[in-house]
Amino acid sequence: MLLKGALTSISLAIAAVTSVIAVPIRQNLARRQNEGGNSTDLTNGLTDLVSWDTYTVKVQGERLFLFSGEFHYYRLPSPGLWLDILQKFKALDYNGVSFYFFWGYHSPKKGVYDFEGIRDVQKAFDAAAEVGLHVITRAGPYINSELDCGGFPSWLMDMHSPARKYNPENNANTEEWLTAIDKYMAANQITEGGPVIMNQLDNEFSFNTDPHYMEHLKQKFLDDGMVVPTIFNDVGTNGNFARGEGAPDIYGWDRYPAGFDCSNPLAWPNNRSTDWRDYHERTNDEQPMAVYEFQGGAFDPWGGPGYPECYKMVNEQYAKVYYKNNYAQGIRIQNLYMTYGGTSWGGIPKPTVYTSYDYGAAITEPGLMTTKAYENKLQATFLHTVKPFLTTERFEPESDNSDIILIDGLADVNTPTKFYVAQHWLSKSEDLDEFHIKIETTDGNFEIPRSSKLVLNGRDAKILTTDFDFNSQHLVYSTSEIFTHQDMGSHDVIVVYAYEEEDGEFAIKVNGDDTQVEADDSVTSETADGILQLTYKHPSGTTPVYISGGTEKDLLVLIAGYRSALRWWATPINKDTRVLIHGPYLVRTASVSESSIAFTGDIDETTAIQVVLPDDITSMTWNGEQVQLEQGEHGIWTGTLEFTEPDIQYTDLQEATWKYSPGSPEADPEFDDSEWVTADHLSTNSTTPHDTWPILYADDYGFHTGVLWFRGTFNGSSEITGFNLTAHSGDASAWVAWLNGEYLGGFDIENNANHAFTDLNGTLIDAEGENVISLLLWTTGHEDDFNADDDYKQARGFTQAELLGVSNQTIWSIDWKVQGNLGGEDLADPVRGPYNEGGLYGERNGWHLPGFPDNEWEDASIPESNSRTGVSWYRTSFEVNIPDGYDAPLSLRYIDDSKTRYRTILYVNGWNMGRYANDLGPQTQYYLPKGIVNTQGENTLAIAVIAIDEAAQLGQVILEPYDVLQSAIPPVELVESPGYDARQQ
Ligand code: IPT
Repeated sequence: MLLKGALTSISLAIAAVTSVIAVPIRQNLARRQNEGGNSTDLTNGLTDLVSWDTYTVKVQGERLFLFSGEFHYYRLPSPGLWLDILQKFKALDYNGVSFYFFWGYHSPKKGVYDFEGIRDVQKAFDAAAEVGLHVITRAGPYINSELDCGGFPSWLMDMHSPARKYNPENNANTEEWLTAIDKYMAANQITEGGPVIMNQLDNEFSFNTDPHYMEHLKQKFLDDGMVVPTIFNDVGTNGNFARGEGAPDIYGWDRYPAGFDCSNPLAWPNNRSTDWRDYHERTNDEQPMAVYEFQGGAFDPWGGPGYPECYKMVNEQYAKVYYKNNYAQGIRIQNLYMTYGGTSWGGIPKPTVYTSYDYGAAITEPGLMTTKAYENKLQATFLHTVKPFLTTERFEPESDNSDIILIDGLADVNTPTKFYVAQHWLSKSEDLDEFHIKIETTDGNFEIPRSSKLVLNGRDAKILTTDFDFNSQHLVYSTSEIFTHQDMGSHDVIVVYAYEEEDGEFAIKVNGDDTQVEADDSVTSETADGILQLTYKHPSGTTPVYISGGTEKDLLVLIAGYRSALRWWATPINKDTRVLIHGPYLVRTASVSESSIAFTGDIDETTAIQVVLPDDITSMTWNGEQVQLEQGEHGIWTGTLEFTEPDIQYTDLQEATWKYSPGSPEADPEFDDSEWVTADHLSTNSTTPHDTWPILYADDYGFHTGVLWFRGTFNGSSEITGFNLTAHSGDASAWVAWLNGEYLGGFDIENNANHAFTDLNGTLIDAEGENVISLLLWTTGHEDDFNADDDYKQARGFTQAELLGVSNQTIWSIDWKVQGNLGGEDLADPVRGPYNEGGLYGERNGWHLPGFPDNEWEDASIPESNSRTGVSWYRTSFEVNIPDGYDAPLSLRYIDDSKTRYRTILYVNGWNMGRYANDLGPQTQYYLPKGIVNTQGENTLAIAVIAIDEAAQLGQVILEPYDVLQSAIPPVELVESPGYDARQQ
């Protein structure tokens, strides 16, 4: 399909640099144990609030696995929802979030910066601080991220010197941005009481590198008061900036093992990394092993298979296999790119990708949970609560079936606890394979399982724990995986899980022979040599087992089947205590006052719950409502969260009154373009070669986004037979040509960048008079700068425009004018910003805005029954009523065919919420975030339809919620949406 250019260059580049140097494995275990398990704490000398050693980062002295997810405030243009999404991160037990900051989003023009409204980054820091997430700041200046110019502002295309290099011009521009953004980042560092703990230098700067540039960034951050450790994400394990000039405090790398082609989602490549620990020991052994971007989904191109397929490729099984492999390798800082992808609204994406940036991520574009989200929670909670995992060294365990199943041994250097990470050697294997492991524990040496089966069923990976002291208990081993454990006062509790029907063994140390085990028939127990072994099959739900008499405190073992385990939440009520609740779709927060616990969260149906609480808590509320709890056996409370159907209302757009206006007067030869910019440049700063003059590259004239218009006037003669045009723009771009008001053709750039319009003399060309060529170019953003070679400067416009049949053609044979968004870099609409609107006549005249007087327009109905040429605008208003206490994320969906090609821009309350290409797809559904859309009132909808073929008809459009949740979604303020009147001033 489309797009391949950009992607291939990425994968080739990676292939070229990922050569593995084989060195013998160094056995650190003995050495570290000799050192007493304590490797030295390091800091950058600027703050000791964030320190590190070979294992992990420590925040205020506390060792932690940094389980972080990527979130982009600019992909959710409704700041009120940032808290909603970050609460979801926290609920999934992430303890970190990584923010890219997008230079171009804040800077429409050199010297102009905006941090107001949807650009108020302080609100993103506040949301992270409120929920208690550590923040990784990544301000570039280059960030990639499938963004227009890879995050650079469009005005940087004017820069003569290369970007991402040490030179006076680039240094000055870089400093301009960093001065602006560092103010916010510095003020929100942990040293100032804020959430920021790490700061990244540039992004994957791994090709055409320049250490002086990196050193300059470091110095600039320092000058601006950034004292938290610096980090850098190498494109792979390639050693870029690991040491020496430009190196950060904590070096790390990125990895996307499944790649970005979602069209064959279940055909995983077998490319699990196995050399990371060796690489780390060679490269930066004194720092924790960090993967600053690990694949959490994938982007999808225009014409691609769509995000449900990307989710399938990077699903919960992928999360099990690949993330656990990371931990086995030694990763203790992991940022999942993306955890919430969001929306590349307006003109923010680069050409490859379309509006939705759902990414198949753990949290979907409208903020919904997925199985992968719950899987990530299972892992994160384990990593936060089974502490010996944080300080391990590798050893080689003995196991059978080792040709098929790889087992990495990880031994804690501080305690006897050992972990065994089991996975198929062939990551994509779908086989059911059995295995045994020889374990050495302080309680003796065993081969586990002892009396049942231990399997990997297809794309699964397991972390098995042995010799582990938790609360007042001592685990000998478990062939089920641990979710978490907790001291509840009178008793301890541990939650373990595996796929339903798989066998499990759970063995703990007991004293004497009077241990009591209460369980149903599915569990057998046996005590020998002071070890109590439970043997069971994992149930479809959760089976409680209560052990008393043999241990210091009683122990509740909750044995869960996988599906059931996904719905267990271990929600913290303070630093050391978590409460357990099973059932809800989402548990956001829990807090205790006296003997009552207050939960907030979301449900999608009436939900039976089980709750395990400290002894002194005896009642519960859910979103402020008392819940009737029954005290069941073994300290497990049960109750029901009732789902009450809301009365949700929204306009049926098929019944709505629509208004219509034609919108391409520029095609008319009589159109007055005297105010347009004259295209008269004879040279360009772009990297795109041109064949004719003058330069017809819109960026050179200050127009950077959306639809562009070019009008060329020439005097006719009998010689002229036609003209030849070549457009240059990104993937999925299209162009339409008119001569003297007559439609000549519409072309997609992929197949027809060039077109010669011939044999027009004697027909359309007026040989005696003036002739006007009108060209509409639908652009899809600028290229990025992945390779640091200034590719972002590729032009948008025409490389060639010449008359045919003319013997003495000069560069002035055609007089050209160019038009783009109103005001160019001096935005007509600074609130919505530089990527909202392009150069359509209707955009320039505010037809997309609330309050535009469309009463003179024709009445219309959608689906459109007339064929329309050129640009057509449709306007209507719609009402929504989603009652408080519910979340029903809304979308607009197109239902039509692609018999004739057209593109649309969707404006909701003046916000460009999506570009649609009926001929390319795959996106037909567009997310309208609460705050942009008024969910308790009236909204303005405008759709601009650009016919590529001569005639197009807009199909059906409908409003549709993605789901309905009874929800504790925080209040969301309406985003300021200036109307038509404001624009007139
Ligand atoms: C990595 C980039 O750092 C990130 O910004 C984003 O573009 C991501 O890819 C893909 O979504 S680069 C990696 C593919 C080598």
